[in-house]
Amino acid sequence: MQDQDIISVTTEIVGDIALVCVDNPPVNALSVHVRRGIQDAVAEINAAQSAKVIVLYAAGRTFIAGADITEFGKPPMPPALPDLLNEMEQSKIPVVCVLHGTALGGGLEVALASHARVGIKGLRIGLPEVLIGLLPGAGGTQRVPRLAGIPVALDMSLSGRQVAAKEALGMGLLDALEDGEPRDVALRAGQDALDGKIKTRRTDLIDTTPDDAALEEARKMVARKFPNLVSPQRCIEAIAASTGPISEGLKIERKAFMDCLDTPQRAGLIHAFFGERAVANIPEKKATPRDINAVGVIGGGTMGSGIATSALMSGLSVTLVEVKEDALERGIATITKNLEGGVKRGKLSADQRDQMLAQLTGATDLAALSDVDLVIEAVFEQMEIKKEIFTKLDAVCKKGAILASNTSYLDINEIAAQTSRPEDVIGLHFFSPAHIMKLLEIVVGEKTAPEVVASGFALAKRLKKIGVRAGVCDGFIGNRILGHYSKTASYLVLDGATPQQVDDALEAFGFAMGPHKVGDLAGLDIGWMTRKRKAATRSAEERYAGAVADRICENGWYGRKTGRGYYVYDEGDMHPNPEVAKIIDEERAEAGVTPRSFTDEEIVDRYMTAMISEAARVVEDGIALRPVDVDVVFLSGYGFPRFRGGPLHYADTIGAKELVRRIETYAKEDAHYWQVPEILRKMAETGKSFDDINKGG
Ligand code: 3H9
Repeated sequence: MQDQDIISVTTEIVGDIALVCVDNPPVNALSVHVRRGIQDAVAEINAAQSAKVIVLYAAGRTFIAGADITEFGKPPMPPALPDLLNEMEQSKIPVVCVLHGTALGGGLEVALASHARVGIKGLRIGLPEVLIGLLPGAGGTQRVPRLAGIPVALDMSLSGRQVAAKEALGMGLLDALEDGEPRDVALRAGQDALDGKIKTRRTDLIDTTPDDAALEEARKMVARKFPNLVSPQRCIEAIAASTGPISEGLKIERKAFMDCLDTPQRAGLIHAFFGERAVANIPEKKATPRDINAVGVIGGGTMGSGIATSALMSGLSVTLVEVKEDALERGIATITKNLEGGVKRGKLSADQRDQMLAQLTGATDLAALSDVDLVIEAVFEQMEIKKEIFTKLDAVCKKGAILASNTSYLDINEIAAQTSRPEDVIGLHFFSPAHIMKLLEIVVGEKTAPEVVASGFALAKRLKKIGVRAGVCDGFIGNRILGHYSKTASYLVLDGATPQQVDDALEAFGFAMGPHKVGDLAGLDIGWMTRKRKAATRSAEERYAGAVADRICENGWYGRKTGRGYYVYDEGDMHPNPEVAKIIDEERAEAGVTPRSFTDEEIVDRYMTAMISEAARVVEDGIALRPVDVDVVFLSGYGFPRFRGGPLHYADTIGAKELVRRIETYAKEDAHYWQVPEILRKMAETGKSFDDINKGG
């Protein structure tokens, strides 16, 4: 059957009321058959005069969640949503819309073009198009200003936030708020419209109140906050046009929407949207997760406390274990502070915080973990300490308990081998601050049982995080790739760029912070310790990347926490550290390097090519299940610019052939560092993309 022949809209006549129901699971997206179905229903009811009011509602868990995103980039299939909604607005028989669940994007636009809107309690409405590189393209930028004013239109469409039903009622975007099942509410709403209790009117006949000050403020905010994004600017342009005739405003909106549809940003953001869902597709997805209610966290440092906070915030009970009483107290104080932060940010009420704290117990003995369902060990990154802990856990924990390590790079198989139950052992790699960062790498050992993997994914969901499956290797997906490409930033500096130039170029590319600023923020001593630890295993052929950073650390400059690193931090002011320039000169002289200049483009090309090379190897080695898993790791854990879709989506925009050419060119300077991954060479030969691999090719 062709898409357009699917029947997803039905009409039921009850007295003078025509109930038109949209049923297109899972989220009632406005696929071509839904658009046709609504168009036909409204036209037929008008032609036959079979009712005095039409009530449009939806079946299932939500009203319409928007346009069908999977149709973007495909040839257009009529009717286009804007045309359908203009027609519907002209309907002689008034249309009342009944909304439940989430009415988003095109879904909300259907409601705005109706003649009255009734929300069902629990409803949230929003215009999230900007989050996928678009703007409301079916009248949202014209009809929200007419119903609720320009400031509301700017706020909703530039933030993409979901507005609760009560707020929407206050804004004038809903006419009434009811309780009940969608069909029952639809029948009542139809009767209320017939009785005049709900007033019906055409939105296009309302005038927008001009507000130049709000528009100007929004332009400034967008220039400051989203300098790289196209769609927010175009969205303001369309909203500004809402004070003129609606036919003109709709034309401006349509042009802006179509232009945005064509941008790589839209493709990148939609890749990110689907990617975040695709990573849940794992070989173990049919396994039944184990029940997890009580969690033990070992280690009360920043990481352990963050993990404990995250678990408490999801309604789990937590036992925090530290070796000494004072360390335990510090851990509990950090958790309390984290939760307090949630209250300050309006994420939690004081009552909720208290309930969560009541679920927290402290202990200084691992025996306290005898009854928990899951233990997450978050102590120092030393294999010997971890082995000792897992031996004890094996003795103490109940049968069926999941034993997890939060290690960022150590071998999970080696840790698991310490126990008599390696099938229960898994890596759960959180990112700091663990109660805020979205990423959870779920590291699967050779013997990890499928239901333990499934439990890791169920836990990620419960913690409102994105779980990504990773195989065992030094650094798993994210830190392994980071360990490779971060050297490029150092090589660029050794060869002639300044740290600031490297940072500026990568920030202009879209990273929130360049790598030297990130180093200063995280603490340069962390990398220093790692370099010392790995010194013995470094290959003689490897060009040493840490010379400058080592010298900075030898001065006791560890970045922000000491007031100095690559930059000097002085009461809110930040400027390059002049001493670092001297160190760089000395290191270049020592290595016999004649500095040369790099353009910003060269900096970005080298940095991204290094990242893509190692990311490709991670896919080749099966450490990541698919290229999209690498993308999601970088988007949710490493501040990769979302509008670029992730390193391997970005790689597809360059093409494997060009990437191979670049690596071979760079290899003339350093053949050890720049090696073409086999997978990339094959892709260059066959014309295959990473997206083809995502699709199973
Ligand atoms: C738009 O409307 C443009 C218009 O202004 C103009 C047009 C001319 N299309 O998230 P979930 C899939 S732009 C197709 O796991 P939840 C999703 O991939 C659109 N598919 O559920 C998943 O598939 P799978 C503006 C969609 O309960 C399944 O549905 N609207 C769409 O956690 C379940 O999704 C948006 O941007 C879609 N629009 O959250 C809203 N939406 O099961 C985007 C979802 O195969 N959607 N799917 O993995 C959302 O924010 C969330 O999905 C929602 C439900 C809150 C609705």
